[in-house]
Amino acid sequence: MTTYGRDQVNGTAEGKVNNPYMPRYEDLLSRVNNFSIIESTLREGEQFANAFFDTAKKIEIAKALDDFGVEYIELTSPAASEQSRQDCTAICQLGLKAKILTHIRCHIDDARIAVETGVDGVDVVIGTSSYLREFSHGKDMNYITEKATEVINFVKSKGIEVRFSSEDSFRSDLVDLLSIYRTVDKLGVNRVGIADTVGCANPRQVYELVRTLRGVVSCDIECHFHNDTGCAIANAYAALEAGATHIDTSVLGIGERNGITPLGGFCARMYTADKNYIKNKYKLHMLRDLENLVADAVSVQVPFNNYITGYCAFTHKAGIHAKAILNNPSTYEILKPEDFGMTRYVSIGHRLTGWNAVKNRVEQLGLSLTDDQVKKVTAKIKELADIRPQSMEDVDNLLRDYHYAVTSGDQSQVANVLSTAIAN
Ligand code: HCA
Ligand code: CU
Repeated sequence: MTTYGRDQVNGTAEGKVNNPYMPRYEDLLSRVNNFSIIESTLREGEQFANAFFDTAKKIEIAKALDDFGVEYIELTSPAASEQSRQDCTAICQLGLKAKILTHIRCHIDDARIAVETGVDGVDVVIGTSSYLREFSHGKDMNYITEKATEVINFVKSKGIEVRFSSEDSFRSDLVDLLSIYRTVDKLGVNRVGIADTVGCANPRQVYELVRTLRGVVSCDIECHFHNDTGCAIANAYAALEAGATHIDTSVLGIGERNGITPLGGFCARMYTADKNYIKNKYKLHMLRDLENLVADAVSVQVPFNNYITGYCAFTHKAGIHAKAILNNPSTYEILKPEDFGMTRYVSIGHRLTGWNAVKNRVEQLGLSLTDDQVKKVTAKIKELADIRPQSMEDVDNLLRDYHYAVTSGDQSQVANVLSTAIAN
């Protein structure tokens, strides 16, 4: 029986106060602060509707991902086209720190082409769900096991990494799934992969499947989550809690349909579990440039509500929030913007504003007003913002005019600012 004594409690007392999301008790399975990213923008991301990366763009993205610090970069199968083959070879020759993987169907011909490119490893995939067995490749589990054995033995004989994954794992028969994973583990694969190909899984199901698998195989466990129902980041986290070791991501989550676990959102999630682990491993301040690079390459905008880099990700608006944020940013921020090279913004030109936030702006502008005066001018801002939102410039002009009037000592001028502003 497990008992949780004081010595089994994670972290210092201070750490726990600051980070309520840290696991409270020692969890022997958890890998939330010991995992690798398999970055698949150049494989899964190529399956995004708008994606077309020429060689130069692929190299630029691969270098940026490498600089960011991902452990693995996964590339489209060289069997897909002649250009894909050449690009794969070219990226292998860049001498990046990240290991280069390519992703192939469970077929010996694809495996032969893949190992020739100079990759550090091959990710092999085959559909095991009844849907795919019936409507896609039409093969049974014996055939799958036979093919997997052939391909794995071949890749291993070349002395590079091999991973075996079952497409559509969550709609596959559990007995079939565990049996094939046990077989490939015995063959000596580096990793087995679980893929939520249709984005149907929820975190609890993920936790259970990964935990079960953890008890069956001794190799590493990679997980790949589609985001059709908005669970891709939560599922990745649950997988790590259950002992998964590798997570697939893509920049902005681009991929088939609405994509997979986004690199930025995943980093945000993992930051809350162990900030220092993530900060030491990845150059988090590069996320914005990386996302802009990929957004540009596939002709999309970074979403307004994107994790970390969305334009309002660190904007505080309501008066109560703004006041607390100005006293201590941790009150309403779980991510520190400066850790990601971002800045906090307190929005004040609206009807929900409060005098504390306005006072802060007055100070930033180097003006000097009493609290009473700030309250009066705040009332004016609210009055104006009831008619239309006020830009920062509108608010700054009003604050300067008001300051000029009060320092002149001319009461009619003060009254004038507070009344005529509304006419503008
Ligand atoms: C697909 C394949 C895949 C493979 C994932 C993996 C998926 O594009 O359909 O190799 O683990 O989502 O199943 O991306
Ligand atoms: Cu996928």
